[in-house]
Amino acid sequence: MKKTNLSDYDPAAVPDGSPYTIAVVAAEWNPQVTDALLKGAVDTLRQHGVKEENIRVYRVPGTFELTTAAELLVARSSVNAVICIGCVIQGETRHFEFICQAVSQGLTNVAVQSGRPIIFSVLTCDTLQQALDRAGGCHGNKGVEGAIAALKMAKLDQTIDFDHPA
Ligand code: DLZ
Repeated sequence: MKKTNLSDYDPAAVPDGSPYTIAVVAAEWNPQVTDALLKGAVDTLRQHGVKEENIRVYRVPGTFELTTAAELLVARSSVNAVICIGCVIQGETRHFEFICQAVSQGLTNVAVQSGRPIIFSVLTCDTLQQALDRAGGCHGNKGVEGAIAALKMAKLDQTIDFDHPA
């Protein structure tokens, strides 16, 4: 199968991050992967002008807890976007399915109910190697992609004004 680096992007197409405050929440499970995703996200936010003090990093025990953290952040802060980082790897039991289902539905619910950009930088992989390939390996870094998505959505949120179209 052809290896595609999904993190290749045109920097000129990414909004300037200097007006925004972005939260990044990373799960502690599979730290080899989530630390690399977190670094990818934070480095990319910095590269695109988000001020150091406006990058807020939080940790949660596992991917399942990302939903609660995202909900707390949108309820108690005015961050412009929340990047949620996790890595779920298939094991011997059905835990994988339940965590993946819960976090994808949970984060969607938070996004829809709050109207705030919630970014899904969660890897759901069969093997650790698949995850590493997407955490700075041959398929790019899902944290980098999450940071770009956050900036684009933050700008969209600030730009849309249906009463006064551009
Ligand atoms: C319990 C569990 C398992 C089996 N696998 C993972 C995983 O692959 N990735 C991950 O981020 N978290 C895992 N967890 C922990 C759950 O996300 C959660 O932290 C616990 O069930 C406590 O609510």
